[in-house]
Amino acid sequence: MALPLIQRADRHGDRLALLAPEGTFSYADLATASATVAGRLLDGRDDLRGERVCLLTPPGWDYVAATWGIWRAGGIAVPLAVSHPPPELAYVLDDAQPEVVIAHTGLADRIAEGAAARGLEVRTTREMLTGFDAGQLPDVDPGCAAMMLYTSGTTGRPKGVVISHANIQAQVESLSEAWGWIPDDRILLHLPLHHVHGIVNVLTTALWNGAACEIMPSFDPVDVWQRLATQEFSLYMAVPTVYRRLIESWSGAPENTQKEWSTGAGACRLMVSGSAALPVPTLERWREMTGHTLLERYGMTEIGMALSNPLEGERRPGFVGAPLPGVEVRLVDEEERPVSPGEPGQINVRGPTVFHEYWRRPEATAEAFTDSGWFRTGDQAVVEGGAYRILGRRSVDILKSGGEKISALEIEDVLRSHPAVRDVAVVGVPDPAWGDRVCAAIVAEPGATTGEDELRLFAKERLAPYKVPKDFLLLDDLPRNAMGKVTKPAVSALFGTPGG
Ligand code: MLC
Ligand code: AMP
Repeated sequence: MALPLIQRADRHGDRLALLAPEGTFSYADLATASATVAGRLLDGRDDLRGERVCLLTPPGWDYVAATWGIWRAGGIAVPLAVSHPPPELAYVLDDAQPEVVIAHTGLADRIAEGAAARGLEVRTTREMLTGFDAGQLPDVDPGCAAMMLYTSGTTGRPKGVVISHANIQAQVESLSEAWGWIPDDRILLHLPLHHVHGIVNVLTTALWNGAACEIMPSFDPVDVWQRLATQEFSLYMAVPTVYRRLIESWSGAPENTQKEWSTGAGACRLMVSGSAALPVPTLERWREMTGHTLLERYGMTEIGMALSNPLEGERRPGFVGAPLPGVEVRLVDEEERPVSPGEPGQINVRGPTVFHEYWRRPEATAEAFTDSGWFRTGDQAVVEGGAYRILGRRSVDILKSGGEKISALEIEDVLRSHPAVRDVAVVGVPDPAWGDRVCAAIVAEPGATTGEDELRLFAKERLAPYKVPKDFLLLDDLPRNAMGKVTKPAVSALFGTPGG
């Protein structure tokens, strides 16, 4: 039997599924195209049996058809970030060990060298989507792994979070129920498609429900406002940095344009914020502009969404609501005992939405779960008046900038490999636009000359753009405590707090 997502698509038939840069497509189109991709990947084999297929393609029709094709062939889709430079892409190729890479024609160059060095074939989406008799496709067990999303941690390089078809289904069903998805919904999507927010909350939940998803290849505030102004959309979801950008762009527009834009946003039935803390002033400004109280929810790559403000009823500013359907949440103290009501504790999550393993990292997986199967999120929260309030992360080395999770240690390792750098400390400085602003304090080797521009370029060639420090500070030494350990709060203070 086909996967439930595919069975449902067959039932949605001629309904509009996707509006993409490449055109508009129905569910039947998606079923046909994904079968073609699956047939080409299988090439006579009966099942990919969990082989990884890396996918480098901008958000759009090719992306969705290829992902569904990988799933239908029994493979694990590993979406690569289109903004990443070759060394970051090469890291994923080495870690995921795919059997093949599928790349959009316009991006194939970016990965060609890295793939060739590893003996990997790069097949273009154009070839994969070209008519082909798919033949018999395998019965893919919902318990099988569907995708791997890379996420930063406190130790080492990013880890592959392995998510099964059953995990995706549980996440999608939970959100469908909580947020009242219906087939007549239409959602605008510009979030990157290598994260759970864009892939599951927006794209897959829309397609599960027979709704329509309009994909913009990248975020531009004026484009978003113009699309919302058409009043064609019932849903919108984004990260706090995006809402702030939309507010700035609205504030700079002429009055009649502001009115049109506000009316357009007002036509949505629901607007959601997540992936980072939503500043209360952003929520309030958005409400004044559009009449919408943003629904803030909390999630994580490893668990999907866990906590959400209600669709109906009071959405409390600064709170992330209560556990979503089917998700168990608890708060625990340092000894992992549930805290007393009103006490802060670490968020633990359990249930069918939760992932099973970090790819080929049994130790990291074992450390992430308690004996009774609770996933340790590393986030602190408190329950007040029945709603959860996020207090921050336990580790100072995990940053969130514009909704992207970033490991300070990973950036430090890269900067330390520069010959002129003797020592480095990377910190997240609180910033109204980015959440955490990535900043680097550098101690140069004696006699070495280096400057901000050179270090920025060095980082840019090796790291995802959002990991490249926004500010550098050259110091004689890093602030340390009596034990000689670098004190990150003191480093952060050296950068000051950028104004609102
Ligand atoms: C881009 N830049 C960033 C950045 N994104 N810097 C810091 N943090 C970020 N997140 C860099 C650019 O490369 C550029 O560098 C400079 O900042 C200005 O770029 P821009 O054009 O203004 O940025 P833009 O491309 O518009 O991107 C901003 C953004 C994007 C906010 C739209 O980052 C975004 O879509 N974020 C969402 C990420 C997301 O989906 N997270 C969900 C994770 S899942 P230069 O050097 O070129 O000037 C998760 C679970 C859950 O968290 O709960 O959902
Ligand atoms: P990621 O690992 O990229 O999936 O990011 C997950 C992390 O984002 C969580 O562990 C939280 O730290 C953070 N996060 C997600 N949603 C929220 C929210 N609404 N408020 C505060 N932090 C959030």
